[in-house]
Amino acid sequence: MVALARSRRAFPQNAEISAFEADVLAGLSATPKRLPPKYFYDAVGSRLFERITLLPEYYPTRCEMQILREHGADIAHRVAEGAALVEFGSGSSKKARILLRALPSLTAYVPVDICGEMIEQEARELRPDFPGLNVLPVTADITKPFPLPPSAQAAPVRVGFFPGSTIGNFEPHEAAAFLRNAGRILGSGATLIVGVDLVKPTEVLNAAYNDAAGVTARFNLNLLARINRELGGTFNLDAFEHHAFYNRERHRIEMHLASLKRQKVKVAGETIEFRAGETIHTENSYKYSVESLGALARGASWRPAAVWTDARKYFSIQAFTLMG
Ligand code: AVI
Repeated sequence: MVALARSRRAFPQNAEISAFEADVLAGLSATPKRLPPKYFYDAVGSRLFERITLLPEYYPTRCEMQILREHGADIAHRVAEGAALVEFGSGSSKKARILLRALPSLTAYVPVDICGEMIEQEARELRPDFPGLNVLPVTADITKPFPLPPSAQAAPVRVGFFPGSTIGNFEPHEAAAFLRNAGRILGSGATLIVGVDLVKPTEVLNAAYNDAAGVTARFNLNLLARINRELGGTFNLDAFEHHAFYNRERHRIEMHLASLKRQKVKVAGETIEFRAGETIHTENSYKYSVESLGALARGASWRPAAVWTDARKYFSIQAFTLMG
């Protein structure tokens, strides 16, 4: 997916390596140090993320699947006859499958992801299960403008689907920019269905990002391992520690990698110095209320239309209609 791409490619191409190198060197030279979360998702990181979704503490994926199963028919009522369903950052299409079963009259399903190989493969697996459905994968960065296939453009209306609370990994201004871009791509009359994690007791949030089995810690530390693998980095993974905590003021989980000692690390020929306790900020995962996401969406020309949640109100699926 996109800027937050879950790329399963084992061998990145040269352009990707140089963007990676430039972003890593810029982030590690900044104060405070940071690394973009989109780089979590190499082949190893994507596998670790799949494991995170199965952890007992990590409730979002289970809650969202449950909402889709319980309210799929109701959600499908928001999708007009003959619509084209456009999934932003589709990854494995696992969640879309539940919706597709409830939507027999779609013109097309358009999974969009930056990892072309992955969505082409998913499309091949989807077609035999949905024989009448036109599956039209598009390789694109969902944070930028991109054209839809002609048959999706010709459909009477387009419906966007953005599950997984990936919107929470954007900074709020980036989330607003994403929503505006989605509105331009989907066009007039569009509906957007977004899966978003909700604010909840701090203990539940902290546990979800500090699992007992240490998978999230490995996912976070894999960023340093990836720098070692691809940029000739010399990070000693035992000299850094996973830190994740809920920042109540900013309504977000923050993930950091903390240096356990004063140390120097080489990356792409540059020397990076760390103080003991200094951290690299690797991810924010914003938690919204129905109202706060509604306000953000309104500011980006989307009118709140419906909300579905699980019984504990841990997670939500929210529908919006494009204004004007
Ligand atoms: C992909 N994204 C919605 C996950 C999240 O919860 O923010 C990424 C993640 N980071 C640590 N655990 C899961």
